[in-house]
Amino acid sequence: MLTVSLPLPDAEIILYPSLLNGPVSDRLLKDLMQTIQWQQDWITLYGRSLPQPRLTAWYGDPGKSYTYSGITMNPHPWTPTLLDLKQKVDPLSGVVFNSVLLNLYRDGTDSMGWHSDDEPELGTNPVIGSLSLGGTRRFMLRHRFEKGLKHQLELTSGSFLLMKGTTQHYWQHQVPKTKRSVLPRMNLTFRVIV
Ligand SMILES: O=C(O)CCC(=O)C(=O)O
Ligand SMILES: [Mn+2]
Repeated sequence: MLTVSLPLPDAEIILYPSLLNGPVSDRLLKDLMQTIQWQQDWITLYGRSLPQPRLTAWYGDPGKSYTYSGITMNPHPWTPTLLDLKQKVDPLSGVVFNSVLLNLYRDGTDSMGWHSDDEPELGTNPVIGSLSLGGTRRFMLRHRFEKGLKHQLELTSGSFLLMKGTTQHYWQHQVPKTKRSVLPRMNLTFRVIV
């Protein structure tokens, strides 16, 4: 399996550009679009309530809840498809994931702002496994302390991005909005809630 290690300081990021082939990715996208319980969350920004610019869903082992941006998500139980995927990505990641956050970017106006996956329930040096399906979107990285340090890549359907080591302590990432016309994109970030 082809892998690419990103040459970034204070980070350990490995890309599997084609973990899944085109037909498998397409089939999964259709399956997950129908079977996942997608929800629209609202966030409070500067005292105003706004819809989050994407749909999300949280699945995992019982009791592994997750709080971010003031939202607490209780996991839905694993579906057969999600368990299949977990069994595929666990061995590549060197951990046993116990949860997955799914994001659905319906079009180019859906996005995710700059952040690190550094919530306390992820522990120190979390391993995050990120599978992308559907439309290609740009994934941007910037160093938190060395201002000029940045990197970007296009996450295509079937790719798997593994972030580990000190990545979340030193780097932030985002998926910006785009004016290009893009197909819907789904991203699954597998996580270990400590
Ligand atoms: O959609 C992506 O590629 C990134 C998702 C992400 O950063 C997250 O769920 O924390
Ligand atoms: Mn993230």
